Amino acid sequence: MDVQRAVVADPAFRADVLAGLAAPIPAVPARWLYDRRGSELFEEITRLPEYYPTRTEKALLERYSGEIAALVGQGEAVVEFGSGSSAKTPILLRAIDPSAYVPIDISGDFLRDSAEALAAEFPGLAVLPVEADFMRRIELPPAIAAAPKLGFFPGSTIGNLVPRTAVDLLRAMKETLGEGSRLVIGMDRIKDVPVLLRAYDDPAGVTAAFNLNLLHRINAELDGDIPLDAFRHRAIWNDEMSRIEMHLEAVRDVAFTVSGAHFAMKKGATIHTENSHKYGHRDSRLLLRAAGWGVVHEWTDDERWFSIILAEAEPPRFAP
Ligand code: AVI
Repeated sequence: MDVQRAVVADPAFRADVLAGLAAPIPAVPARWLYDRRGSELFEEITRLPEYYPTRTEKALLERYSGEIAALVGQGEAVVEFGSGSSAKTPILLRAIDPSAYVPIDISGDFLRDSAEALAAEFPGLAVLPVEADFMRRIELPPAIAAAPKLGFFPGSTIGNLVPRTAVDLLRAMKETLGEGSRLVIGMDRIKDVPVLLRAYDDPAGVTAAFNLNLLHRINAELDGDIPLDAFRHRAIWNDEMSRIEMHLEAVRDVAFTVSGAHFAMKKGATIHTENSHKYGHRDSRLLLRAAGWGVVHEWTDDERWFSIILAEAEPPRFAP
């Protein structure tokens, strides 16, 4: 038996790939980029000299976590949307001195591993992981019911969502945390296009490998026969939508099957695999306000490449 094909396929993955490849503009949701190999490659991307977001956001947190703490006060329950496996979480926790830390993630294994690592680094801190999809309102642990809450959503992950879905997520976060709570969110900014293109199409080819790994995953998990050499990684700046798009472009006419379904693509046709939205100064405010969050303060680096924003969940009010 072919060992690669023994992997049990996720029915949601199959449904998304079959529907996405058959769509008039072929596209596969970006979340499927992150199997084990994809997650390893993304970690590698964050260490590339061309990929500025991770190091810029970390440097901002190192420089301004004291100011953030002064604005939000101590003893908050910090609720992180994502498992907190990055080096950024300890920087915030050290400054805030929280009463509890609640990481929320859909992937239980990942969540438990990173929760254990953080608990070891902060002995005495109540670490209360919640396995859930944070796109919807979540019931937080009763132990933090009375504590003031500070949401944490670093990494500019919000940029991977189209604005309508980003607003849905920010609204769900507000419902989860409650009125009066605060949110520290990382958002990537609009900048010179060559800088953006280098970050998403690095000369070492790590981002290309990350993107092409999706085809490898489809072949392995969904009984596909996509010839990998028929596709190349493309990163393009879509100015109208203010986003970097990742595509897989057919370099020749190609036909293949996935789970028994037949597909054909002409040379130059693409499969759209990811969006990474970039925001201007006013854009980020508008996005947050659309979901009921008012901006308290924004910190940015000297080049204005990345922003960390502190926002507050506003009560609904009459508007003219
Ligand atoms: C996870 N996310 C914030 C990354 C980004 O920059 O949009 C994903 C990524 N894709 C290619 N490089 C990095």
